[in-house]
Amino acid sequence: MYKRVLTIQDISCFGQCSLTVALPIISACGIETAVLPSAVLSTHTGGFTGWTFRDLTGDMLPISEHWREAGIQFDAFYTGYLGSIEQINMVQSIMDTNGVEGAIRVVDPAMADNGNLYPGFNMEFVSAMKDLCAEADVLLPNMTEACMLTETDYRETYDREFAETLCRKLCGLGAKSVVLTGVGFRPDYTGVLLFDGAKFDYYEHKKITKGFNGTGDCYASAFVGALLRGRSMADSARIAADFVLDCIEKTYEDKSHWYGVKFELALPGLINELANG
Ligand code: PXL
Repeated sequence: MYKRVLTIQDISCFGQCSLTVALPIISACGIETAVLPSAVLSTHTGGFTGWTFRDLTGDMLPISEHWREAGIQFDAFYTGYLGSIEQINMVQSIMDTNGVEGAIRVVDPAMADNGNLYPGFNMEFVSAMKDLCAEADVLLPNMTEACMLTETDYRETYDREFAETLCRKLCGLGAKSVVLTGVGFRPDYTGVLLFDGAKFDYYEHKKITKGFNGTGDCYASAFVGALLRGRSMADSARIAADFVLDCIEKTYEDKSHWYGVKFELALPGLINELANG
């Protein structure tokens, strides 16, 4: 069946993150992708200074209301970077009113990385984000976000029990399943830890360098694309991890390309992977 997803996050006009990666990646997966931009920024906030920020909070409900009147409904929602607590609340109501019965909710609490909140966010925002996470069918945090959402001190090194406890606590917030990204238990390796509320699954792969902006968005987008193409959670988690690794491999030697990954070069591989199965 031809699936339709709505992704809600900002447009960072330059920088290869949020909507400028979600739209092409999910579309390449063969999924109809509608967008609800939460804000327009000249660049993302990771490494640039002086970016512009146009808040689109006031447009979000009228847009969703128009869709409702026009009978437009979504099979799935994928939320990413949101600019304010007010927007978090709006997204909750949009997911309640604009989806088909049982529409899948994928929530990436895009707000922090490497132990720190992104510029402009505070603990009040984190607290509001917990409410959105509670409604997720699939919650896609990185280690930093998982720690913040569960009020756990962030650590660079940890064991499997630490990561599993984070997943259990995230499901305790209400999320049905968790795909925890950037989970590494030994040097030079990282991976994804899955928890469906009952059992764990871990997919490990090599780690090239750390800290490319937008890789979380590439991951979530490929995951959503694969999931809506009917792949299992575990398969989608693996496909998305392999895709992001390929994106980084195709980027990291080019020192001038520090702001994001050249995901475009990895799209043929992703399309191919989805075609074979
Ligand atoms: O990739 C996450 C993201 C999305 N949107 C904006 C960002 C970031 C990360 O820095 O700054 C505006």
